[in-house]
Amino acid sequence: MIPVNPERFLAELHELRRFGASGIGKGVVRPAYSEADIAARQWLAGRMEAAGLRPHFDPVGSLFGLAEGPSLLMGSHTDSQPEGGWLDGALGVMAALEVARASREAGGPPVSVVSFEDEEGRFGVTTGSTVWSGKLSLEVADELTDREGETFAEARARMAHLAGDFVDPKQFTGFIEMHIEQGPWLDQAGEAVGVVESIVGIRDMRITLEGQQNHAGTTPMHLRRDAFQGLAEFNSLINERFRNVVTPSTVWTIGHVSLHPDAHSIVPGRAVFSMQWRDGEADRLARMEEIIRETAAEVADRRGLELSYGPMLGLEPVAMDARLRGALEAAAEEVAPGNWRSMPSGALHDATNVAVHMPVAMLFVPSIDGISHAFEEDTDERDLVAGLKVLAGAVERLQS
Ligand code: HGY
Ligand code: MN
Ligand code: MN
Repeated sequence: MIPVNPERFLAELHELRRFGASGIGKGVVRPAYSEADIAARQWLAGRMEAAGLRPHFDPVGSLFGLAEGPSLLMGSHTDSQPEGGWLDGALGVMAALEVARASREAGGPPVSVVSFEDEEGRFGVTTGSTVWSGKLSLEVADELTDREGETFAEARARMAHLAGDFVDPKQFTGFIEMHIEQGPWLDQAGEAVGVVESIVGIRDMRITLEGQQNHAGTTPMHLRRDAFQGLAEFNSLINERFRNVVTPSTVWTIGHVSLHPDAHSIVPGRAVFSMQWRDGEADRLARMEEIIRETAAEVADRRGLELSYGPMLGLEPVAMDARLRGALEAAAEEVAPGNWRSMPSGALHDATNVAVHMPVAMLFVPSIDGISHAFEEDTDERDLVAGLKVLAGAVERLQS
């Protein structure tokens, strides 16, 4: 097996969480293009160089550590959610770097490493790898905005001095991403490893309802055009109407709501909210979209509200490559005999986009109490090391 160095891997993983440390548990605040994100990427570029890889930033800030000639690509992302865990994305990048370095030290197969930018979708949905996949042009991406209204173009300009061309995907033979599960199943079962079968599809958009801002004391209820009441009715209606369309693994979330002018004594004139839904079947995502649009129009009409939509972003469900999965399964059986499972991914990952260019596969390690996208996110270090060894074992098997 490629002689990975667990102490070195863990030490670097803890070093990475210094960038944007939240001071709460091991949590981080390292959104794409923030000072902490850019500093972390420059630190990572140095670690890649020290590991014998050629660091290269692409035009959107995704950072590659390139091996000579054809190589297996491994990695994930190092940007975080507005309140992020220390392992989401970071684990996959640092595990990839350790395997790439150990393989090179042992004269093993060449491995390149990547940290995609804006996987967490401050601007889009897995934005950096979506642009690299060609599914989203740089011109269109540049017009995307974050919650505060900053454009992708303005944000990525902060890394312009580091940026080179897009990396040619043809130099890579495949992509393997190690990630925390971010859900409860491995932790509940006490299993060490998950080998991913498929990644769900997603749809994500912003919806705006415009009514009439007015006095909260003098405006009778039946005369109001209250944007929040429209949102509230929309939400309860879709929950009802989804019932005969969804399965227990379908999810939908209104995670961001902004009311204008957001004051106790003013009837809100405007509600802007995110509408995101995920499922393993593309046609179920389409059916849910119909219900969302029909219901929004019906509520807007009944309440005299103006309805408008932002751009809808989406990724299709993706099956993992059988050969790469086979190597991960064999390595998992060697490292954690009988203590691993095959499973779907309810979270989105860059692997979905990389699949446009090459075969992909993913490996999960448990999340304690299934918590992620929160400062409390954590994984037992023995599980982190077991995952690292499975990754190394898979690389060895793919070489033969
Ligand atoms: O939302 C996701 O699934 C990913 O963690 N960004
Ligand atoms: Mn992630
Ligand atoms: Mn995430």
